[in-house]
Amino acid sequence: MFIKRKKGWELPDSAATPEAAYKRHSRRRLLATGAAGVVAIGAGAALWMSRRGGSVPQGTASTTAAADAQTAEAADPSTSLYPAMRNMRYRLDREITDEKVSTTYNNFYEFGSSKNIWQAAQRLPIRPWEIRIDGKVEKERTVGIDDLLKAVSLEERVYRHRCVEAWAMAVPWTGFPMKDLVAFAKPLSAAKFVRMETFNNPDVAPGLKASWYPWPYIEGLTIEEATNELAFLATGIYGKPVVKQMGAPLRLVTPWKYGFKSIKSIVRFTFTEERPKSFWEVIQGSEYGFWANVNPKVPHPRWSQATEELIGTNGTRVPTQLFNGYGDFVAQLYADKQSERLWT
Ligand SMILES: Nc1nc2c(c(=O)[nH]1)N[C@H]1C(S)=C(S)[C@@H](COP(=O)(O)O)O[C@H]1N2
Ligand SMILES: [Mo]
Repeated sequence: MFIKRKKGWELPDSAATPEAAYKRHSRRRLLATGAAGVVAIGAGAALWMSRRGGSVPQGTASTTAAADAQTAEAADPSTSLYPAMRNMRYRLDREITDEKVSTTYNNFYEFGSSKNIWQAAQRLPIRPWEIRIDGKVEKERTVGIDDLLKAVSLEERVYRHRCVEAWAMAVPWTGFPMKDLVAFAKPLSAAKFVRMETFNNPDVAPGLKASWYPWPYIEGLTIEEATNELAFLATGIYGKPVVKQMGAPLRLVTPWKYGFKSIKSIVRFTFTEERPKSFWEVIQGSEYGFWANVNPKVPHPRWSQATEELIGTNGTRVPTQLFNGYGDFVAQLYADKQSERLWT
């Protein structure tokens, strides 16, 4: 299950990235990959490099890059794992959101309730980062993020993201399918749900001092949802380790659900028999339900869900799609749950 292998659908990520979005990073990445001198990213990187002429640039530039890479490597030992190969099974119907836009317009209430928290989030230490796996599993345990990264195979996926506030983006995540985490955890058959929890250190994130919120941030999925092929645990974005404001070093991505389900900076996975109550559900259960699947026909009390604004496009709005356009992958999960409140 955890053997690293190249899959048939894998292509170099350059093959599918709009050149404009890609160019900005490619030189830096090439330098970083070469300077690190490690071939940990395997065949993908070799192919990716050979496509670009293969050799590591020489001279002053590479010396600086080597120093940069060393600094980056010390702060985050996973740096050399990126970029990973893009999985071409998942396709976009829109442009990738500009990196500057998506990484400076965020929801991360631990750092404040505005969209402008990216600077505050830089205080989050992401190493060491321990992840607790407990509850109904064969053996409860704690695993460091870099050990977890060794146990899985990274790939890139471009996904749409739809916040219940009716804004949307499309970003290239790097990470691994959540079903690999579930396999790694070895849940018992009694486990019906996965409950996830974000770090809770008020010295690092001032929002955590706001006592009217039910911290820590909690989210949950059924085991069927968590093992659906779309459910993804992101460790990277735009071909680099994921930035702190977007949930470093481990963040859930469930593109068919409203964005609040995509819990950031996860420190704990608990396998349970009972349905967990999520952060927003505790705050206002009438507005934020457990399932929270995207549906343009079911308005939230404060936001129509019919259309969405693509951030970074001067207010362009597009129609919202059922399951955010991912119905082919996930609609069957809910076929026997029509009596439940599946939307918002
Ligand atoms: N821990 C935590 N996770 C979180 C949130 C949060 O406030 N705290 N906000 C959620 C919401 S409402 C959205 S829309 C997405 C936003 O992700 P982005 O900032 O990477 O675009 O993160 C989700 N995950
Ligand atoms: Mo959101």
